[in-house]
Amino acid sequence: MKLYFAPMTCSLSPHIVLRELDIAFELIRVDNKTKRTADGQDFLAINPKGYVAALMLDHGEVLTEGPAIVQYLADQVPGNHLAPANGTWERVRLQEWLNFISSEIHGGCAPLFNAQIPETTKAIFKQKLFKRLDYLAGALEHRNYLQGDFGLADAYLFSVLKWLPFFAIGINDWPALASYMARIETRPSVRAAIEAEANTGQG
Ligand SMILES: N[C@@H](CCC(=O)N[C@@H](CS)C(=O)NCC(=O)O)C(=O)O
Repeated sequence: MKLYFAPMTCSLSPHIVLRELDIAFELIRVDNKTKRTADGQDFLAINPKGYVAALMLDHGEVLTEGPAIVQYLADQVPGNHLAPANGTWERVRLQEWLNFISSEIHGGCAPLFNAQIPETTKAIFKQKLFKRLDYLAGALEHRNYLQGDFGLADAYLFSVLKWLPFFAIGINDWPALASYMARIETRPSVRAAIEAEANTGQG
């Protein structure tokens, strides 16, 4: 399979998951400005939505949307350590986390990337994001990971919390989040994914 990615974006989440699960894959960089891939293709022909992550399966179908991609990947490896089995209560809890991260954190950060939004308006979005970070810090106060052990939700949350410095938001204001990030950063899969993204060029 092929993972279409752009460095320092939400595609880091499925990238970490692929490495955690030891699934063979090809990493293909996308230039999000030109919508060209490093192997010379029109990315819009691969994912008409025009954004990463996109996962091309060996039979040619393309799966998009981070929460769907990571669950698909985990389900390819029976008994994997990243996701509770389908149909269980814990799996529903995982989906609750993935939705929260997608809409409240990932979606909450999106306007902060927009250069056309004035800083005064961004301050309003930041206040809302701070409430969500407060909630997360509370959830992680007495546990290392969102569902006990490292899992899909942590790969996703780590990937989007890495953006906070771009918005001059100091993670150290939430010590539980700072130690959570430091803990995940040491995982071999995470280090390998970050290094591979830095070294996989535009072709
Ligand atoms: N709903 C999508 C959003 C994906 C997304 O926001 N991708 C960003 C990077 S984090 C992107 O590629 N943006 C480029 C663009 O929209 O042109 C998902 O959850 O996978």
